[in-house]
Amino acid sequence: MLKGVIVKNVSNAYTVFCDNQSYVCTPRGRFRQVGVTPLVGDTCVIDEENGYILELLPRKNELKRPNVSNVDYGLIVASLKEPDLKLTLLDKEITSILLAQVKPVICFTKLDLVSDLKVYQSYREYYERIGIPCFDNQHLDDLISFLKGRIVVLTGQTGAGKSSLLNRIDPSLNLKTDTISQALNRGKHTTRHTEIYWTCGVAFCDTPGFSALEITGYSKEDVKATFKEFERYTCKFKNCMHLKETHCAVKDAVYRGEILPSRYASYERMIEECTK
Ligand SMILES: Nc1nc2c(ncn2[C@@H]2O[C@H](COP(=O)(O)OP(=O)(O)O)[C@@H](O)[C@H]2O)c(=O)[nH]1
Ligand SMILES: [Mg+2]
Ligand SMILES: [Zn+2]
Repeated sequence: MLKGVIVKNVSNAYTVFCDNQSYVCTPRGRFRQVGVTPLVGDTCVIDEENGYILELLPRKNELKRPNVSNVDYGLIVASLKEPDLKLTLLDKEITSILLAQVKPVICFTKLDLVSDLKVYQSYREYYERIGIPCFDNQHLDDLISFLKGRIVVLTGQTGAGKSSLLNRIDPSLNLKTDTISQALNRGKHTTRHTEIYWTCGVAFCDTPGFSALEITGYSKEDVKATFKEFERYTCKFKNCMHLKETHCAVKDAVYRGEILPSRYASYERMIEECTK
């Protein structure tokens, strides 16, 4: 028996890294009866002779989309074009990462496809101001020094440039990338599995990405707490949800231009979608 970390998952085959060696295993343990599926990032105990995962150790955190565990940062890869930057999706990714007790970081890509970067700059400054570190794929040294020693999962729309980003950081990874399909202006899902790559002192987890994101199982209060920039405003009602209430300091701040209108719109939408 050995203890290790799951670094790759292709359908039901899990690669487990233990003591500098990898073993391909299938799940066999009791955890299966309680409906727990092993995830990339999980620490586990394996039977290396027979290639079985016997036991999963408790998780520090679990991100649903992409479904990985025990990561320090969720690196949101957001392209300015092809596919176009969608602030509602970006905000949803941020909220979903924060709800999983993971720290969000943004890396913008495809700056070269936009002639005027002023609007982008103003968005980027806003996210930085509310405490989310922002980078771009033209200054990768800054990103790498920030992430050094951490476990990082790349998330973001298919075609945003996640695999390309890793290839730029380390060309020897030689990950498959593809031109985004023009017809749909949506990525083609080139990355089909989840895998951790160690390079430049960072454990990067590449994932297939997604085109839609649902936030389920959290309360309106939980979602509200992920909009930390709203907390500095004092509304008339202590439990103000910043929706239909009168004398709402958050809505006033949106009118004054202190809160990005798209942030507020994302908030309204996510609160509306809350089922719990
Ligand atoms: N012009 C431009 N294209 C990029 C950039 N980053 C990635 N791409 C292209 O975007 C496409 C999708 O990239 P890929 O890494 O497969 O995206 P993923 O689905 O997020 O892994 C590929 O054709 C890349 O060459 C960038 O910064 N600028
Ligand atoms: Mg990819
Ligand atoms: Zn309010």
